[in-house]
Amino acid sequence: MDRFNHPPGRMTRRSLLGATGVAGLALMTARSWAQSLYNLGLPGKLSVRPLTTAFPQKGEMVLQRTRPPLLETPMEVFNVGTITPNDRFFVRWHWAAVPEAVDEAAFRLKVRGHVDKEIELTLDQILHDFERIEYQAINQCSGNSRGLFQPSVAGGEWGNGAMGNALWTGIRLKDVLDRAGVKSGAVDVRMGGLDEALMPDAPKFLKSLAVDHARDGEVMIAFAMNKEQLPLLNGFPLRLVVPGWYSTYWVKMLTDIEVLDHPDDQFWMAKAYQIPKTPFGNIAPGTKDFPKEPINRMVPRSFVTNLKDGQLVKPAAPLAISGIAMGGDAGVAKVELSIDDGKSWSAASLGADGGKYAFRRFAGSIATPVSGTMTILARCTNNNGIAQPPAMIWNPGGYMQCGIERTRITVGGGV
Ligand SMILES: Nc1nc2c(c(=O)[nH]1)N[C@H]1C(S)=C(S)[C@@H](COP(=O)(O)O)O[C@H]1N2
Ligand SMILES: [Mo]
Repeated sequence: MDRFNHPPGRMTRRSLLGATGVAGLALMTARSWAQSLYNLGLPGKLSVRPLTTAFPQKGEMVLQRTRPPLLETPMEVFNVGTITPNDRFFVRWHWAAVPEAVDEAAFRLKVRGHVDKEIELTLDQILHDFERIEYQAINQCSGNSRGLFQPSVAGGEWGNGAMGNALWTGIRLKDVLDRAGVKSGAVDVRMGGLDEALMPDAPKFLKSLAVDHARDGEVMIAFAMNKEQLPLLNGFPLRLVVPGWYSTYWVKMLTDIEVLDHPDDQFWMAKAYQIPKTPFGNIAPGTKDFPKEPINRMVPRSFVTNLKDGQLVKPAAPLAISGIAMGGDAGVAKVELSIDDGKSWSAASLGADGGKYAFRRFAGSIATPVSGTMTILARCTNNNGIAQPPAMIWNPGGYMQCGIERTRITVGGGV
């Protein structure tokens, strides 16, 4: 499987079998999954989920749903570093018909539609015929933190763990489009994967990017994640990486690219994943009629990761606070901490810069009182000058949560 990381060379028969073997593990029939429980801290609702290790190529994950798999990353993982390990990286599929294995030799990436010539690329060609690019980028579900929406909204009730940062390696979508030759008049580029809807009338999962975005030279067809081939559940063998954009566009098991001479008006672009056309997609709960647009660029967020909400800490002592921040579609400019509900802020120090689309660590310290409780706020501002909004946002889809997080601590004796 290392060929996904190796300099160009020949594929070997052995690596084919090796990769397919891993992918072929019983995927959807995982039964004995409930081991211990994890509390996501969702307000006013069932907040506990089983932890599972039953999914192939995955370590301990929070089980949101078995089929199709929805696996959440436990928050502790984000306290370890800025790269999310592949075996702890969250998983989300819309439809249950996800292949349990991919035949690498038979696999083709097709480019068709409004192009000079339709092409079909083998994995070998993808791995060897194009210039490689590599960068860190955060993959975050549009519905990350939906379980924290108040009032609650319909949809998967994620805590904050439907996100992860990886080092992605692949080729430019632009270069692949150029090989087919995009005709003038192209409008959207639509991507499809190997997964299928179960019901014949259910819409296959397809997402589109505007042609200029698709050809910006940054959007990547990735074949490696943290220097290894993609885990099957994260889209083996190829996935789209759209840095700075929500992961609904990051089509997994990418096999079909269709250049359209008209705007993509199918379900997943025109009906699903719509946000209010307001700052941070925020509207007052209950608002019915509002202008909408497809979800797009990410916005800044930050999370204290070294303390749990409700944690007991030492009285009258310095308390270290650290966590991770993301800038969204621009780098992290600063992270600030507040212990007076946002009346005053002090700058945290920032860790190594992994690029504008990556997680960045922050650290600071406060003095705890002699007794009582304290609420710690963290606020990220990105290089476009956009800061997290002061309160949790709301919209009916449960998308784009980015409000300032609050971590309550209790100062206790005997700690
Ligand atoms: N083929 C395919 N790609 C897909 C999806 C899907 O259902 N099918 N879901 C999207 C959504 S909504 C998310 S959040 C991300 C999840 O990526 P991950 O499972 O690698 O974390 O995949 C995206 N790409
Ligand atoms: Mo998502």
